[in-house]
Amino acid sequence: MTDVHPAWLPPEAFRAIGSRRVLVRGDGPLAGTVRDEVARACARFGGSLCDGGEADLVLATSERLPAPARAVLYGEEAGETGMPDEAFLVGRRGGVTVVAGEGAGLLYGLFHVVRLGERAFGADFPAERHRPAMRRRMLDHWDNVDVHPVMGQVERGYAGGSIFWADGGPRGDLDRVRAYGRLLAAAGVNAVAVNNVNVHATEARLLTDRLGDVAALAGALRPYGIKVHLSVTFAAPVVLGGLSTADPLDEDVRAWWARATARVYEAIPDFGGYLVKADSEGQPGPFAYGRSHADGANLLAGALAPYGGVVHWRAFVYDHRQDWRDRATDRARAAYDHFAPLDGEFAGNAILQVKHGPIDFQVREPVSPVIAAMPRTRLAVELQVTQEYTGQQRHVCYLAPMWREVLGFEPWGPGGRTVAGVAGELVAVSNAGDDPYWTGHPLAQANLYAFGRLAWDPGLGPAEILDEWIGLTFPDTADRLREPLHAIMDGSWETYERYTAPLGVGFMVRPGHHYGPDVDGYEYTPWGTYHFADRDGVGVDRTRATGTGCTGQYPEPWSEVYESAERCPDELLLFFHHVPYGHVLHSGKTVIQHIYDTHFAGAEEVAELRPAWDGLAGLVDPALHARVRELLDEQLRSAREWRDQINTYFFRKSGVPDAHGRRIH
Ligand code: BDP
Repeated sequence: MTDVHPAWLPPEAFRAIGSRRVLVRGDGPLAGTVRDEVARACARFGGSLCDGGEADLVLATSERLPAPARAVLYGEEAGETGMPDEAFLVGRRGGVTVVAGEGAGLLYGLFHVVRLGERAFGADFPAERHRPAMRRRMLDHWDNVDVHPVMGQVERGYAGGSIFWADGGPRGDLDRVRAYGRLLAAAGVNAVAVNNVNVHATEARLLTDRLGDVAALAGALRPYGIKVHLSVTFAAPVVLGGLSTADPLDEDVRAWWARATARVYEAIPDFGGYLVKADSEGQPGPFAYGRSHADGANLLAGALAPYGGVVHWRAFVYDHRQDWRDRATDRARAAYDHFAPLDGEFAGNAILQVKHGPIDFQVREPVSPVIAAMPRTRLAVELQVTQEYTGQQRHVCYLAPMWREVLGFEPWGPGGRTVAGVAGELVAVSNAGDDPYWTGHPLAQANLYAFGRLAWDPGLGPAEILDEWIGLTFPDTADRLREPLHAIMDGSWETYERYTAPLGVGFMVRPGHHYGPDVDGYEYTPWGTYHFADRDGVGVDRTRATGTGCTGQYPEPWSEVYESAERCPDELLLFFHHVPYGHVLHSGKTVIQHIYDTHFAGAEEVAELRPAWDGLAGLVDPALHARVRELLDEQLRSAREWRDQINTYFFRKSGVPDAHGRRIH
């Protein structure tokens, strides 16, 4: 496999390991991957794979751990059976030892040592135990096998074509798939859905006559501990099987899914399971048969259960053809209204996949109320790594701070359980494609990396993760890049928020492709995403008292906090309230002045990025430097466009001049 595509894990990232004597012991394909990685590094940096004796680094599964290495771990848990398969212990006394129950843990242990670099081989440290917080850490690819006439090959993809599919079939070059699997494994990802949740005709057939294509991908990803999942259409028994119905309670339908699933597991014994978008934005679902979404999910769960597979059933169900004049229909309510009453009805291998906010991956939303409402249902929280609403990988927008906030949110108030504690899984829509830098904007790689790391350990700080990414991606210049890259990226999400839709109101993007400002773009459409700005005020009244009642979907204390325009956090004010432009925020500013100030500030912050980046020429590859430079110019153009359109729009609506007399209209 080649390293032609720059990302984290260039060969230099392995220097510390590759210059040492390393002992690898373990059986099976994943231990084989570890051995290959080490061998490649040693061949490059002069170290050696040894077979006993004095090793600087031992990587072994517990039953193959040599006695002296066992002592390094001070007898702690090493060699115990029952260590979870992805967990590992690492310690150093003279030599470094990594021990894991299975090959997967060994692989994650290897990448842990890679991250530490020379630090791993410094002072002794006692054994530490590492295990993932989330059992499944999954990327969903919205990839089409065929190029879709409107959405292209990758729906909401900003990084070229699909990594998996090209020319209507699987890519011949599976090297790229393997390289992707390697990057994902180093970030901690262990599952990938290889096709779009909007399942079109060709993609539907991946479940049946094109199953071999999926098996090929599974084969390429397996050595990195990544399982393959497939998006399927709920109508499969009709469109593929020729049945007259897809009713989940119909015996023939059940039998069809059982047969189809048996064939899947014949071809891919470690297949992960199905992913379903049903009754949403035109996708078929159980509503057509008067059945519930629990009936629908359980149908597929039943077919998968004998093989240990799971179904990810998305909670993104809402009416996208609503009457925009009807203020009672609120898209933000929909997931809760559909799913909360079904708590307890889902099978044990059905996982409800919930977008992190109630609407749709906006730059700022409250946490979805579904997360606190379904204690008897397995939940996965879904993030959007692909930057559909956060600059489309033309803007620098490091999203880890947002995700960290979501995962650390306490739905039952301070001191209670967190979102990360409630969710067993983290899922995200991937931002990767066949672009040479994988993610279009080279700095957007940090989002892909951060997703995996937060799924492994939601307690990690965004800056700490960025540090890791810088160290792994630019091993030779990291020391000089750290400070300037933190300055560019740490606050980039908040900067993006400042120059786009204000105070949690969302959207205001150009319809269809969703790039750039169009304040009223969706205001008079059936999609359910409105801001209700008029001459007196702006925002969506979602209170129980006078609005759509969303606040009532939250437990205390948030229900009361969100209900009150005085207590509601500033950044969510317009999500929950319609307020006059003169409403005074906690910050002491009026809403209208906040809009003006943040939009000027956001655009000014973006103007500082280009000079900061120019100063890094020579510290990164020239082509990468040039790519980012061009994108920063586009970001500045776009940020100014946002600033001007939002400010002028609200000045014209409100008639309130800027307190600082800046030019707005
Ligand atoms: C929306 C995207 C659309 C996706 C949908 C989803 O605009 O392309 O199909 O989410 O999550 O944000 O299914």
